[in-house]
Amino acid sequence: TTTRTLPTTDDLRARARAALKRIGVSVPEGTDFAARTPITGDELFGLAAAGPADTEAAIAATREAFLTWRTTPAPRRGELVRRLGELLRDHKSDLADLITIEAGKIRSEALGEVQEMIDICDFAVGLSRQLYGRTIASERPGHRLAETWHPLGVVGVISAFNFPAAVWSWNTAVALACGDTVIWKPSELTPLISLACDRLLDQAAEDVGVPRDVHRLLLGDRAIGEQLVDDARIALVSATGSTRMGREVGPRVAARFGRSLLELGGNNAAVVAPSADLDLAVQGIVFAAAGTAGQRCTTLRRLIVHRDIADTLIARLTAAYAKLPIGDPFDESTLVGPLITTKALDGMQDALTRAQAQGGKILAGGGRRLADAAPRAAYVEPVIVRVDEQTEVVREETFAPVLYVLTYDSLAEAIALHNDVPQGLSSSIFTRDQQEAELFLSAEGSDCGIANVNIGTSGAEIGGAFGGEKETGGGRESGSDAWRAYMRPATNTINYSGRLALAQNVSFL
Ligand code: UN1
Repeated sequence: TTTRTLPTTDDLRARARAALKRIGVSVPEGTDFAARTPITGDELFGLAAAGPADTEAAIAATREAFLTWRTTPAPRRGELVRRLGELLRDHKSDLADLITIEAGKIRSEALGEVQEMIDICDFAVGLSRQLYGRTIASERPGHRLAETWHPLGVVGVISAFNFPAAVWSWNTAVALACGDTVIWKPSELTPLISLACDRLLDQAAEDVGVPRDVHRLLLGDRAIGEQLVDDARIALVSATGSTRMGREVGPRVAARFGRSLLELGGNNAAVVAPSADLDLAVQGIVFAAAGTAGQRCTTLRRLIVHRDIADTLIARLTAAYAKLPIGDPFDESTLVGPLITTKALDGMQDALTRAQAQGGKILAGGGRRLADAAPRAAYVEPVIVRVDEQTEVVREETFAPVLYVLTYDSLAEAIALHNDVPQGLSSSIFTRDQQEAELFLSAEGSDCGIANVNIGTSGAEIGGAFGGEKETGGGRESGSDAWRAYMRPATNTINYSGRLALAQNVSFL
């Protein structure tokens, strides 16, 4: 099913302007690049980009601001993040509008992304009173060992179009609580939501009396990112995007001994065991594979199904796929909005051509929708492809709703298939067998940073650490103790004995 008509670009432009106005953004209009919407594929308005001098000024200003921010007590720093969370609540609907207009997310998912920002602000406020270090038993009498966590410096955040606001908030809320200052270089595809977030943080800083230079936004192309990557004043580069991008960023930051936190590609799989509750599995799989039009880094891309239930499960999935409402993401009945660009559509079609050449058979979907109504937009039917083995294309991340289905006979075989891809972000198993579930979660089970039972691969809560292994880059963001990446630990030895004693029984003098 296709939802009826699309809004016009004029409607969307007016809606974006109204949301920006209510948030208080003054749009830096210009001719360097354009804000656009994947709903029609058209441009909304021209924008000015930051140049090398702007980037230099932002680095200098945030570095300067860091020198006082690091000495501001952490619970006071938390007040800034609390105010940001309040403003995000006040503007939830407008922020969701901008996310839908620029990233094409359906209303419920766009609101969910703003909720995720509110949640991480709450988390970071609590964290601002919990930046705990340890005390350690010293081997020497009259000595104490302690570990102290200090602010790190300026954090450069490079984010992607698909979570244009939440990923910024994970990094920024936690970094600010940790005493760092932040420079944000968002995707060129989502400048408006970035301006809105930046404006609200500015407002929060003004409201609580914090210098505005604790954060800066830089709109523009990859040259800005490169300048951040190469500048020694950027203590941590937190970058979300493709593995290709991470391969460039990681070594360049390492070459100057900077730190990087990489959130790169996923090729997430779910194992469906014979004991699985299939009603629950079908719902979980369809959301994880087709939701967000397959454009989450946690999207389910591979299904590894036990041979005995494969036909039944595939029949249920193809029936569900046939009914997915595709179209205008503002229409409350739509479940699948547009792909971000027609280039993404080309990438999907190329993957399908290669999958078929490599022996795959399309079982559902794959067609383009609304091509007449919106030739510059990219609406597609989420697709299911049956494959006999993990060929080259199956081992790649195609950022579109393509689900490859494989079968297995033994759980050991399923886990081997599961782990036999270069990426390691998210994973899940659908089973009612506790032994199988525990094995999947164990050291010899899933090799991913996220491993779930009876829930899909996407849609993680902020309370856990988010990130993955292998070509996913190894970084952890968001909850748990991911904050440690944003601080530097110092080990302190304190001698209160009045005598000098050397460790390891060394004698000298
Ligand atoms: C991403 O796709 O870059 O777990 C982040 C999820 C979301 C975050 C996804 N909470 O799907």
